[in-house]
Amino acid sequence: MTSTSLILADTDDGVGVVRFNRPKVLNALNPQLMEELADQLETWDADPAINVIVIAGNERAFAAGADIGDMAERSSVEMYERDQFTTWDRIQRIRKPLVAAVSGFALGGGCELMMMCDVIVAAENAQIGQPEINIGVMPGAGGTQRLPRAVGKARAMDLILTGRFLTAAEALDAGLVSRVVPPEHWLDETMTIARDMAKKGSVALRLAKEAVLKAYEAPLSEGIAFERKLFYMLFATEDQKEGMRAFAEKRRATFKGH
Ligand code: CO8
Repeated sequence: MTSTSLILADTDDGVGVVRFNRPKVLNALNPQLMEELADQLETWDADPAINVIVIAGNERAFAAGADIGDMAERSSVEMYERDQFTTWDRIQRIRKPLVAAVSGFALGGGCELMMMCDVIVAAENAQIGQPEINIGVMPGAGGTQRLPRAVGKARAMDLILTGRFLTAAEALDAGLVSRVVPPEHWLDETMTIARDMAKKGSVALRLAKEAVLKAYEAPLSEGIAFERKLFYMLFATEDQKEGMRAFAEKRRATFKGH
């Protein structure tokens, strides 16, 4: 495992795993950590040996939000000039599937980062919310837009205006997370899912992600037309031939990523 100070990065069987490493502040997300995260994700996005990326914290916290100490005394203009959201935009552009492994707190910016991931695995002890209202602000990294899309307006308003946390079970019920796993196995279970996903065709994985994300941006007819083009495009890959032949031959497909 190599340490680049605020994150830990490792690879395992086609999966890149990045873990936040600020345990004393519950993995509060400061600009340096976000920069290191974006750099690492872009490196793996360009690495043909990596098919899927897991983003994790530790048992106690995925991330308890943006670093409040870092922001507390800043002026509006300072916040504007810093333009911290460019790193968030870089993460949004990652094409490979991002899997969030969430144990403990995923709050504020932590919840917003979690929602930028494609598959979200939550431990039973997860506590998820947008508590910015309690510190005199509001979500600023996509929470007011992604949360209502994930859980609907009523629940999003409730969470954002009261600052209350959801349990993992409530988050699953609301459609905010993909799966809930026992707390003692939160990372193992996520890795099993990620390794299995990493064995699929890499082009199909990326195009499927792109098509699903299009559903948030485009009207239905445009999204369907986009999906269709990507579907046709996959017939230009060897992986499509291999996948369909393997099915006919009743064997497991071996995908090459092209
Ligand atoms: N930033 C900085 N430090 C933090 C943060 C944070 N977000 N969260 C926790 N810490 C620190 C605490 O200050 C404490 O440090 P110390 O030991 O030095 O006092 C340590 O982590 C442990 O925390 P607690 O003692 O408070 O632990 P508890 O178990 O009692 O409580 C909680 C855990 C409930 C998670 C509590 O720490 C808490 O409420 N944290 C803040 C949650 C929050 O408000 N998050 C939103 C932050 S704002 C935000 O995310 C905006 C995002 C949009 C912009 C992004 C880019 C600019």
